[in-house]
Amino acid sequence: MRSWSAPDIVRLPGSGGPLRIHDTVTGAQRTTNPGATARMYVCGITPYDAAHIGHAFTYLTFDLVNRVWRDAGHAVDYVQNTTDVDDPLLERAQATGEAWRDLAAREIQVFREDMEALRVLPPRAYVGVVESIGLIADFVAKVRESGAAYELEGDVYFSVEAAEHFGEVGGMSREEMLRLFGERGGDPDRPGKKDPLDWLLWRAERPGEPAWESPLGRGRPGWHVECSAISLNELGMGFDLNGGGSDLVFPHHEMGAAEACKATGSHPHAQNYMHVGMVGLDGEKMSKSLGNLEFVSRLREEGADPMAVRLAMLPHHYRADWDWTSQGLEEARGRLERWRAAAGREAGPDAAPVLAEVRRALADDLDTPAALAAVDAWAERAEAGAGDDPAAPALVRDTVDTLLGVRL
Ligand code: 5CA
Ligand code: ZN
Repeated sequence: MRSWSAPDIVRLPGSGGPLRIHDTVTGAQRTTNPGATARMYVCGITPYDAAHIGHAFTYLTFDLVNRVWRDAGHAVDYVQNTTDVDDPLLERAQATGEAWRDLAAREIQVFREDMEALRVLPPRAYVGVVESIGLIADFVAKVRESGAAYELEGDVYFSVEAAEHFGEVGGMSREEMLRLFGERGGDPDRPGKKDPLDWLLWRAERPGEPAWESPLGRGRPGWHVECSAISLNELGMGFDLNGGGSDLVFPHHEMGAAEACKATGSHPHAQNYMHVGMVGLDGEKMSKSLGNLEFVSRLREEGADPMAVRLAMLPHHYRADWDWTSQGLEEARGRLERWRAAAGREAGPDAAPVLAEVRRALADDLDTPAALAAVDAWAERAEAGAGDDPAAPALVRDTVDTLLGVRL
């Protein structure tokens, strides 16, 4: 489906170094080592509601990866899905009486506008499930041919005992996996499964639910197969980075990797896995049932400068859980004003060290607090009247724009 439009990117003088990240699989820092083109897949929204700040924080994080890789001289082939048919979407549509396709189309459009406002670089391919049913069904058929699937009352399940590398993404105990599977959309208690952790690949048609013809019978895909099938179709096996929020480590990325390995007979699904901390609101995890959500679109409607919204997320390291607060947004407004004033001056202190420090900080597992500190220090000196380099304000503007995505 249609992606969104790209913000202008200014090429900076010189180039940045290789990106080091915390890899979920090894639990250690690793230097990413993409070829000329870095291949990245990030799990997109389920469009039954507008994107909240937690979603935005996840896409901001991978936007920084995208920017750092580009600055290091790589092209980036970025793919994102959107779960435009799944249980939560159908349930919401049922509850409000809206057609599920209309609900999805509307929220996806709001999401595109949010991403454009936040200056998030668009994926090369933005792929919906509905438009991918054929390739997902073919993918499930491949998993079945590998011998890793079985049928239960017309549904198709993945048999966890067939997966050689199962558990490697999250490194969790079976007990923890069972708990999370139950909490996050799984069905550990369904009678008739060979193992409680076996998961649904293809759901046979149920009355009142959408369904499509396929070699597996009429039905619709389970959740995890959409991302393994779409990522393989767009990027191939062994792509450079698979990402999403930390709530996707298990079961989503674990089960997706197992499927991809079985369907292709190769390993690993992705070279690196990166997961983003959960954002809450005023002390509670943002959740639809609690109703404590802050939406990007609502902030925009209220007239918040999207660059202040972006800047309110950047002081938080991507792996930390944190809370969105209105005070954080106020602080970001102040910082944006200070940066704009300093970068609007006719001259300032030499900015080459600022560029070097922002590059160094971001390449070091996206150390955004250190990157902001470097710009803060320059802005403070400029506002105090230090330095007389007429090229400095423009270089700071370009650095902040290209690497942090904040237009001053
Ligand atoms: N459609 C699936 C992925 S295939 C899904 O998880 N959709 S979602 O709308 O629930 O979340 C979209 C993305 O935002 C996912 O990468 C998810 O991990 C991330 N995310 C969800 N909630 C938060 C949160 N509170 N903080 C940070 N990231 C979040
Ligand atoms: Zn996904």
